[in-house]
Amino acid sequence: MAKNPRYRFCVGPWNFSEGRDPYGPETRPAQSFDWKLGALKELGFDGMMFHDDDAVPDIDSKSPAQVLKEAKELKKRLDGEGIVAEMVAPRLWFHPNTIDGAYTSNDAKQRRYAIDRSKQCIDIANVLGTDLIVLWLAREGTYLRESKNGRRSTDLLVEALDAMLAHDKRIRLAIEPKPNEPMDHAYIPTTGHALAIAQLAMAPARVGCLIESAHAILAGLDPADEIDFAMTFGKLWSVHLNDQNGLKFDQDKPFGSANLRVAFNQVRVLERTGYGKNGEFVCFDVHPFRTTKPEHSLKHLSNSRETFERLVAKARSFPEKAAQKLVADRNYQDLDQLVLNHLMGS
Ligand code: XLS
Ligand code: MG
Repeated sequence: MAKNPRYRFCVGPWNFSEGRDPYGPETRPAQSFDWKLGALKELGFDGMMFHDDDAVPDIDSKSPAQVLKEAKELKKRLDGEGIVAEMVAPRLWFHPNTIDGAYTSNDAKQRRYAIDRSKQCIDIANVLGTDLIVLWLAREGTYLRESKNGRRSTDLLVEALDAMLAHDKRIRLAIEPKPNEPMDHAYIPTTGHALAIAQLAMAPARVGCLIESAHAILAGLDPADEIDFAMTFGKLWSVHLNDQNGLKFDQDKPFGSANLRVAFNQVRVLERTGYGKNGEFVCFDVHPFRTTKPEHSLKHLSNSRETFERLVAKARSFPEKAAQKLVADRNYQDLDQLVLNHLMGS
């Protein structure tokens, strides 16, 4: 496949997963971080995305000085491999202090922990040379709405955003919306919610979003529309392309695996809106199937990228003139078939 100079590609250490699911243990041996970094380079990816505790394991057990020391060591390794750190995301869904949410916990001490950990995440990002912090608000939600007050939760989220924006005047915050899981209902479930709450922050221009295909689908929305909407505001700073087969647990399927046309439309919009021209990465937040053998455990990454690049070619060779003629004639039946025929290769 011709390398597309327009796009830089990225995955996270968690995308080299071992197959554990809520109903069964790992099916593949765990690999070291160095193995994953080598595999990512081998696959021709340009960047790696990190949770804070991917960058500095056991982060809560370490002093701030030790955390920065290990972040510096990681930066040296990344530089040695020519791999860019795309973003750092605080993992605010494991620690007992995030049991009832992080920024929106009903416990002030837990909210304090979440904000302090987020500030440390910004310090790690600075060391790794990225100005992008991704906030997937995993536990900012409820199992029952009566346990929290939506208005107060919104205020608490703005307070957390402002604390991070004040901590570092350059950092950008990309909210990664998701409507549920692990929560019954999450706050900030869609791109619209993310861009709306950005306007309440002290520096709205530094609060944008990251769109994940599966998360938009779980909200019953079309990922391509979400991308178009965010690009209208100039606030789409990363994408997690993957796929999702209906409303169930977050599947993180390989890109295009469930719905090729939905994948095609995402690529067509990324192309049309110029995503990537300012260095934004295309990340594949995908996992191998639990049945995948160790010797095939990188295929979901190379397959997702192959699908992406083939869909870029399909977007660029799309018969636009013929399509516009059918649109002008409001002949959407034939437009539908024209798209399908194009994707099927006739
Ligand atoms: C989980 C999210 C997660 C974020 C990074 O559903 O997609 O992978 O992207 O914390
Ligand atoms: Mg994601």
